[in-house]
Amino acid sequence: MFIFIVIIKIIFTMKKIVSIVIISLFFVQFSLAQRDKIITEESKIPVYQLPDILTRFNGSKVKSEKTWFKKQRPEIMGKFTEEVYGKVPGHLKISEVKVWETSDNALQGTAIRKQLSLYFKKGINTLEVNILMYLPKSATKVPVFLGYNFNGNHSVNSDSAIRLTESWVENDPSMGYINNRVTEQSRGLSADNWPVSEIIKAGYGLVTVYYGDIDPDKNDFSDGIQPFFYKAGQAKPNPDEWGSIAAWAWGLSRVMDYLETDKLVDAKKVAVLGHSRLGKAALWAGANDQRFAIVISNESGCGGAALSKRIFGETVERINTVFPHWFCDNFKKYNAKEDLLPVDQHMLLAAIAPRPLYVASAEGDQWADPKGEFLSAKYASDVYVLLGLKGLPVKEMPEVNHPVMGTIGYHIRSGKHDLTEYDWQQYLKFADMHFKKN
Ligand code: GTR
Repeated sequence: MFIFIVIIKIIFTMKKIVSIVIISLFFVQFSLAQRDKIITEESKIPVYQLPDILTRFNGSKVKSEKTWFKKQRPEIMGKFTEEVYGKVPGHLKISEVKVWETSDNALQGTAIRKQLSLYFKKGINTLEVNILMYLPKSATKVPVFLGYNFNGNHSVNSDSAIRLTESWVENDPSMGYINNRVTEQSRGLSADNWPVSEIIKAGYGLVTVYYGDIDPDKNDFSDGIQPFFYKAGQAKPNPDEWGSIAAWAWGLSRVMDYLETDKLVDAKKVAVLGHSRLGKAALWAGANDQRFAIVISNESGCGGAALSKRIFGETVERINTVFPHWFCDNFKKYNAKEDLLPVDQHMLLAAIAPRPLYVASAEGDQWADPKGEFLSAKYASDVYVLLGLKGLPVKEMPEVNHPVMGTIGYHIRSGKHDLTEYDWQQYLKFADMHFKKN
């Protein structure tokens, strides 16, 4: 009889355990499914509240230019550094510059081509950053666009003189990327993204670098620039230290260090530009480094120009899961908890003020949340207005292919996620507006 009671008790407890397990599994599945749902309709966006850009974290109001620059801006930048992108753990100067070649007979004799490497050295570590420049033949220093490329400098133009990148690339046999190295097959492959002749004709230079030279785009912190700063026994950045985006942004500033020494370039007129993940890097570089005179975000989306708290398209959780190395580890605290973020991306855009800023979206790129990118630029405008500038000249989102340009510019073009000639035409116009006004 006793044994019988024990058996019944065991079955009962087992059932309880099994049901608890089943119920919890159900809830885990349910919440994962909920969080995985990507919102692509405006009506599905939950109610959200954005931090007011002109209210300080202590609740007081920002009413003067002085309070913005001395208090609010540094506090905002502090939050982005600690919670989103991560801090750069030290300083490193260029150790050596090696100019490979300068030709004044490039692009059918219309341009100067210059190729050089920057070397960074610390302890046993060395990093080589290869720069490709095309400059108009001009008697004076020229304004330039500086932007990372995705596929190596040689992909930007079919010019056979461009050195092939020797850095790590993701394998892709369709592009001829084998054993993580490029081949001739990818020469000129991204030429559509880089209308060099048009840029030169408009009087600007193009300065470009393969982003993988700074930090290969993979979840591995044993390569790239991060290990230069590790303490003994450290294998990855601390939770408040830089992910890849902050590393790429750091690299843009180091290229700027070089440009300040190049007699062919007007370093006071450098427009930093980036597409997508590289747009996120361009924004973070532009916010940190006031030497960039214009900042351009091409479809930078989540963690770039788009508001995170709208949770439209790509979310914080999704980006931190698919690209765990892009942001600092602290950012993961906000996975599916965007409401807890002390900042949102309109505050990053505002940190660029008073310098001209351009935000571009594409209709076919809902993943990057065009409306969220527009609203971000619109709310950032409050700071430009505080500083006596025009900011964004419209309150409502403009029609597709109808760019608007004040101190902040914005367009949404037809087509997909890409950096196109149309985008460049607007950036050239915007640069003319701000660089050639005197
Ligand atoms: C996507 C990512 C975006 C954007 C894009 C890109 O997969 O979700 O945030 O950065 O890649 O860089 O092309």
